[in-house]
Amino acid sequence: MKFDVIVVGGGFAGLYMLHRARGLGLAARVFEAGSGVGGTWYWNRYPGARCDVESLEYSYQFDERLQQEWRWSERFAAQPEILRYADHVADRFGLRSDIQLNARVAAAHFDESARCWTVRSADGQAATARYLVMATGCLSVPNRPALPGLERYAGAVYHTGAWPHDKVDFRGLRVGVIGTGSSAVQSIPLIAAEAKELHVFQRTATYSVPAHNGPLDSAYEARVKADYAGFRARNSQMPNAFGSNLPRNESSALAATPAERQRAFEARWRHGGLFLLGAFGDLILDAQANETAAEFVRDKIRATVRDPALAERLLPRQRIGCKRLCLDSGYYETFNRDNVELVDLNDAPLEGATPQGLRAGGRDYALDAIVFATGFDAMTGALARIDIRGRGGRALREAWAGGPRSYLGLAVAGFPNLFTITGPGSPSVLTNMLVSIEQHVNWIAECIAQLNARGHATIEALPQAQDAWVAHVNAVAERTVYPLCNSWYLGANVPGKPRVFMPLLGFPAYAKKCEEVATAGYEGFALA
Ligand code: N01
Repeated sequence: MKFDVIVVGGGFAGLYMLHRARGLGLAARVFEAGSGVGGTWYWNRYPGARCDVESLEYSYQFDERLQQEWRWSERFAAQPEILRYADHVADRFGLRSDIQLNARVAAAHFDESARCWTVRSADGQAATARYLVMATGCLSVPNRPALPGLERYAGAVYHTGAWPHDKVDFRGLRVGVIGTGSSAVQSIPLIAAEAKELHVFQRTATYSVPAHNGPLDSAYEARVKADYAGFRARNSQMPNAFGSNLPRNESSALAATPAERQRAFEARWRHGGLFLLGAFGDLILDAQANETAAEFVRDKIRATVRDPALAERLLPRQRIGCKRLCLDSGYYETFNRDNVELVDLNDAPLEGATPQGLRAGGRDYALDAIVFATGFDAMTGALARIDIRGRGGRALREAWAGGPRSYLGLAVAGFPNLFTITGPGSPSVLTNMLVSIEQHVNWIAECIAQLNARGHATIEALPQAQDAWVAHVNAVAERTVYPLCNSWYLGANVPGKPRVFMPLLGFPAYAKKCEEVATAGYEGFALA
């Protein structure tokens, strides 16, 4: 099978890439490991899974009729609705005929003489294409820590990022959840409401802000839809590419009085959503300013959790926001329930599994089910699992052994005609992903169109441009609190992974840079 473009992954990035490639008259094929489209929303079916960016923003903007006609039911859409939306897009644009499902790509090798990529799936099928676009997602490889003895555990084992398609019934069961990141924060209240007992195994206490989710306000929807393009344009000027309704206040938290700070934090807490850290301009830049927001949330936890000793163990101590802020519906309140127990792994380290459950701090916890809410091998995991080989047969895994190196998060030196959608080194996970996906897909589509128009067969990032870009991404991060805690942004959640801050802060400047690079005839790239 021969194509112009092969796209790996049928999530939001892969779907739109296919649509754009077809629009250019290119023969394109998507290979998707799952048995349906939707990517992250196909796999993450755990109870409570929903988006933390508002529905009217977390949606495609490339087609005016689509964005006008689609109706979201809630302010923050839940996973089943987002998956229905992905399916709707696949049908509406007739994409399915070029999507091969149940096709996990195992290898992709660049042939220097033919100047094309050969892609092989795990079941041995092969296809070639001039361009290879990796739409493999930033959070698509579950991270399941090795727990000694797990193979002998007799109960059910789940990972939030690879949840069964049929509803899991926790009624009457004793359940253990490992982890307290976003997936845990969303699922814990629902599991607690159903299970007989819930034991939450916490290694790092988390900051969470109420979502205040509810039905989508139809008057607000009408206002947005009356000028959707204007709304999208304003959002694209926000640092995280969303939230223009409540932009960041650029003044300093340290210059404000305690009463002013309290008012500002309280207003954003009441608004709901990921806006708290926009209360002041220096919250992610200055440790002292950051502490004012951190203490505000700690006070909320103290006020919510009735048992002061339990509240104390739920207080996060790291900088707020340097691990991704969580959004919840009743997370801290759940710990007031009689059937919920917090196991602080700092006092009682997790020793492993037994045939009956988990053992921590010398105590055995009898469990009918264990839920790993332990996150993902983020940003590089999916790429590293494919045997990608560029010039001279060099493996991407090897090129990235010390951490990902890329130009603009879009291309890698030594790997011609390979594009990574929302790759490391681009704003990606620090933004509304749908906006970043569309920006990347548009850039890649335009780039391929230009190469074809000018008769070029290959494009390849120059090593010096890549080095300068990696240094830039790091320098931007170093000015913030982001590198100060053990987050998945740094790869710190996966044992042995190099500690490198992978996403780039600041969407508007990044998008402008990408445009300038293209306008300047793909500056920093070699065209041949
Ligand atoms: O994963 P996480 P997630 N022993 O990595 C703990 C997006 N998302 O799936 O902090 C014990 O954040 C780990 O502890 P620690 C969103 O971008 C979005 O929850 O490493 N515990 C942590 O508590 C999010 O950030 C949405 O000390 C272990 C937890 O497991 C990203 O996905 C919803 C452990 C993992 O938290 C990932 O979120 C869900 C071990 N060996 C996800 N290893 C929304 O849109 C890990 N942990 C709302």
